[in-house]
Amino acid sequence: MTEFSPRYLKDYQAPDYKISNVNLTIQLDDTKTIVTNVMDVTKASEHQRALVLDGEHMQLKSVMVNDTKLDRSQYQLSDSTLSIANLPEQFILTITTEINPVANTALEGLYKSADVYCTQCEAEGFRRITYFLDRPDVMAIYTTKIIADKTSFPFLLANGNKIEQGELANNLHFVTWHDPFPKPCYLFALVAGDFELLTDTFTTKSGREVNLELFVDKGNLSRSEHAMASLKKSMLWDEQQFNLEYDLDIYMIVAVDFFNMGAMENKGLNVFNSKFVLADDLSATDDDFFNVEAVIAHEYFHNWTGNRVTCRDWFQLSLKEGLTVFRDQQFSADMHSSAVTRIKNVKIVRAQQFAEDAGPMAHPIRPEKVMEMNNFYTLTVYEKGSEVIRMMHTILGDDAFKAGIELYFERHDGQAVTCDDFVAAMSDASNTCLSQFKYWYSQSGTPVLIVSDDYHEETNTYQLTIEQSHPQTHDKQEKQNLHIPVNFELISNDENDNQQGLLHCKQQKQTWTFENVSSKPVPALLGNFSAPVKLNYHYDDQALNTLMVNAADEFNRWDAGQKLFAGYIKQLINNPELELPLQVASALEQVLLSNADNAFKAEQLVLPSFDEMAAAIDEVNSGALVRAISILKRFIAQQLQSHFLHTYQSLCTSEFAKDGQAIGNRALKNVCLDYLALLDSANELALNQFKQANNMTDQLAAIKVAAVNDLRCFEDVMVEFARQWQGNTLVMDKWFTINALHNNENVVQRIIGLLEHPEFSIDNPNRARALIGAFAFYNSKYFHHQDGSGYEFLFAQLVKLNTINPQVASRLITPLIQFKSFDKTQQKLMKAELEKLSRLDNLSRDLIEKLDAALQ
Ligand code: B3K
Ligand code: ZN
Repeated sequence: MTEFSPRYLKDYQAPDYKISNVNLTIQLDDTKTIVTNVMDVTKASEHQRALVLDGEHMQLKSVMVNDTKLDRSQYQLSDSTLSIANLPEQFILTITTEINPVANTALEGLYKSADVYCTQCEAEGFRRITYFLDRPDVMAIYTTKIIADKTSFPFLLANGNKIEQGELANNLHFVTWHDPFPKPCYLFALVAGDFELLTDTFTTKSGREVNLELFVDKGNLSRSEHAMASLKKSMLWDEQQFNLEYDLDIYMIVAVDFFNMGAMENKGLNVFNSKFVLADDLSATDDDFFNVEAVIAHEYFHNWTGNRVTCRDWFQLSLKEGLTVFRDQQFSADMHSSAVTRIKNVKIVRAQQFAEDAGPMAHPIRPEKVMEMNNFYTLTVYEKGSEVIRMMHTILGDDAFKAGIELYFERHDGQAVTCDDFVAAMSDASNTCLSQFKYWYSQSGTPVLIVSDDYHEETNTYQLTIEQSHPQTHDKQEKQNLHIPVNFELISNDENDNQQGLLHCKQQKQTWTFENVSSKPVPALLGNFSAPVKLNYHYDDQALNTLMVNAADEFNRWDAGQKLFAGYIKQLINNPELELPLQVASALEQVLLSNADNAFKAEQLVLPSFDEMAAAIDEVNSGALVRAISILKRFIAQQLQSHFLHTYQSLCTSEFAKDGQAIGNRALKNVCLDYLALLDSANELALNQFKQANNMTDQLAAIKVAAVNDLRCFEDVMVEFARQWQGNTLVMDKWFTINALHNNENVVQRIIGLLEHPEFSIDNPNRARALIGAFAFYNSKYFHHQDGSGYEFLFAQLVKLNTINPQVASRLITPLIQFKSFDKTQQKLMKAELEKLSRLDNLSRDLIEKLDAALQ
């Protein structure tokens, strides 16, 4: 393998030079874009060190210091740096580079997405546009002049406000933008293209009018309204909740089809994956609508948490990401059912973040060692990062937490800071010691709480003992005891005896004694998932039933059901013949008959997923796990058939609506369908629903059950679906995904065939993820098939993606590197593919880092 060396948090040093102003002129061209970068540079202190600028994948045309052009002997050039020595205290540095946007399939830096030029600079893409100190603690004021052909690129956009525009010879035109807020270069953006434009305005609470502009491909205007409405909701929410107002006169969002992740919060000019902008009633599911709103909110919230206050270095990524995810989760919870929103968050943490912690890439939310920064936009930094912010919110309470946020902005507006600075503001504003809590930032791994209890009838006291255990992680880190907030409820026979509150677990083992408890209560712990930990306490079925019905916290009611199912799935893994007790089904019968809202009922009825289970057990035999889940599901389906059918039918309405109740109704209806699809009438039900559907949620649910149950109608509905939606990129992504989920032994052949489909292109990350990713992540049965064909297929795709788009390759390798969760036979097969990959000689840094960790 090629040698790349990691960087360490402990080696951080402030920059030697400051760049205060950046004046860019960018003349766009498909293969020869010319970038002239004029910078005001000063030494940060008195020293004689050279200026070492980052730069990759471009041609250096010229370097000028003040008015003198440097000759080749006056600077040094390597693959990734430009060094200039003997510089004065203060000078103007002019650098001209040439870049090739069309050749840029990595989609980092300046590239072309179909007919649109766009940029992606976070984390280290700006160094592919010009030579620069590409690090977030170098903040400058940017002026950007873009020049391009007027006919093909009528819209030329960059950060800040438009200050000049005009015509040039040869059908060219230019626009100049100025962003008055100093920013790190990762927030720089440029877009050029021809769009349809949706405009609106928002008046901030201090009375300033902000122009809102949403740019989409021609023909997509009618699908951009939900995104605009979401933006306005986000702006209002941030004012109401955190007193944070937008600061520029214009806020632009551009949707592009080729994008490595969800979206990017560039100052004043967000660039979005079109998947998180475009939505209409016919082509988008309820989940799509939810996600568009959440991602729009997330990027908007970054304007304060990320842009106004940014990260000192990339090890601090969770400073902005954990906090912003927490903010978008709170926003979504306020816009929708808060319990259901919370359940969705928790499932991701338990299924995917816990798996990351158990795998070779385990890292703290503030990593200490990084080879390729793009590898650290992880579930740990984002989702666990958000859980850490949430725990502070739980420990401090809403008022003190908000006071902490206020103090954080008062102290650090306009600065590039660390996670320590954030915690210090929280601690100072609330007068709370968070020194033990801070280990959450430096410690990897998922803690386990081992709980035992004792009831003393003679004294009416109840004792609860919680022990922290910290399983070893791949990084071999030494563990500390953490400050873990544990919400608890004690559910007694007599409702009046119920108690609830918050326990602060700080010691290795701690006991709490509760008085006046007249009978042995059932403890419900970690209400609302108050900490990202695993819980180890033996509940019997009766206790779980009690919690499902009587816990005050909705999350606890849901979680008790999940525990009940997980218990049986575990038993079924070892004993598929196990006779399941009727009360498993009757617990769900109660759910169906309860008067909870339908969205919540739907969550209660869904069994733990393959990933959630896999993260909770050691050395999984995937075949046995898939079978166990399906036995339990079939049992429930059979026992409750008439209830499911009745509920299903009662929810089949012809009217389409999009309010919370209608969404909940569809969710519950489709969960019923999912169970009914295991029984006799499956084919007819699915086919019928497919034909009748007047919205994407129902249509997709129908073809999905046809795929995952390999129903007779499967091929027909797939043909019909493709006929109906060809040309609609986002819906065709769904079609590719459904193909990948087919529960059929020929699925790998099917997918290989689809790689040649005229609408498939591995260069498009959404497409690659829709087909290849969906198979590897979600078709657990065939991806993990014991003949190894699933692993081999992924290997072959990773070989291609490694050169085309290393970031996408690095995402899709995830299910392979987590081989330690599986039994020895599977581990061997998975490792063999990883070893083959590691022998490639052109491996990207992204894959090398993961392969090194996995094969270590
Ligand atoms: N900050 C970007 C992610 C950039 C990822 C770079 N590989 C989107 C977000 O979290 O809002
Ligand atoms: Zn973010």
